[in-house]
Amino acid sequence: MTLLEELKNAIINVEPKKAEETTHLLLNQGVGAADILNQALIPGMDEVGRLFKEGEYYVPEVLVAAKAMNATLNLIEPLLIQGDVPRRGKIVIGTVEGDLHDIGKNLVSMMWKGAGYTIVDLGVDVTPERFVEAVRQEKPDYLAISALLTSTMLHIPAVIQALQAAGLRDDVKVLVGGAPLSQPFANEIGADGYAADATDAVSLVRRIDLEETGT
Ligand code: B1M
Repeated sequence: MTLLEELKNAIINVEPKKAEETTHLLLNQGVGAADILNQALIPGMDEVGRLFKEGEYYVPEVLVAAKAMNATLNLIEPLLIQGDVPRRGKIVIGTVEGDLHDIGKNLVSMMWKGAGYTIVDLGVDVTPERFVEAVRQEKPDYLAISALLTSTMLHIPAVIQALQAAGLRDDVKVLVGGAPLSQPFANEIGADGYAADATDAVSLVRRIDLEETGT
């Protein structure tokens, strides 16, 4: 079994210590962050999701697997944000009210940091009022909202409405993402952009920056 397979299995078998040790070994061998993410962490977490859906795993197992994944992401973060990239705009990000999923949000944040953006992370279960307050205080170029549940994605329009009510809607581009979302949903709620994954999220802000400022 390769080390990448061992890491994937450590996530699936809910072994945080093994996951961290294996990641250290992979990094020492010079394996790239993209391979660690795409060949081990994301497929591992997908399998955990499948086991959960089929009733083989319960919330506690999924929670420990998520802790293992977040700890491992922290180890590879320096690789994702290394290099001499130009400083770019500011992005406020948070997971929408009622939703506690943060792995995807953290990954998207890391990739944006790697592309030169300053990130203000509001965490999970963020109310519309908190999003509005952060936009008022931080004056970001983008507000990114993550949702992982079909129920909580329906709370995103309330954030956009709260921005409108506060007179801040035209000051910030609203971007949305998360597994149950789609481009048609983003269009329907009046968001300025949708990204399917972390790589797409980087392309999205670079495309909007280019359209808006030419840089
Ligand atoms: Co939850 N959960 N969970 N869970 N969980 C899902 C999402 C689920 C699909 C599992 C399943 O049934 N197969 C299901 C949702 C079903 C639905 O609504 N359609 C589900 C459920 C039901 C629940 C609970 C209700 C379970 C319960 O209590 N009975 C509960 C809800 C709690 C709450 O939020 N209020 C719950 C709880 C949890 C844990 C707390 C145990 C844990 C989260 C811990 C944490 O995040 N710290 C958890 C986990 C880990 C999962 C799964 C297994 C993995 C999610 C994940 O991290 N994926 C998930 C099943 C699955 O996805 N296969 C599941 C890896 C991550 C890299 O991908 O998050 O999709 P993802 O992020 C991607 C893209 O979506 C996108 O880019 C990211 C990187 O590529 N993206 C953005 C995300 N945010 C973006 C923002 C952007 C752009 C792109 O801004 C522009």
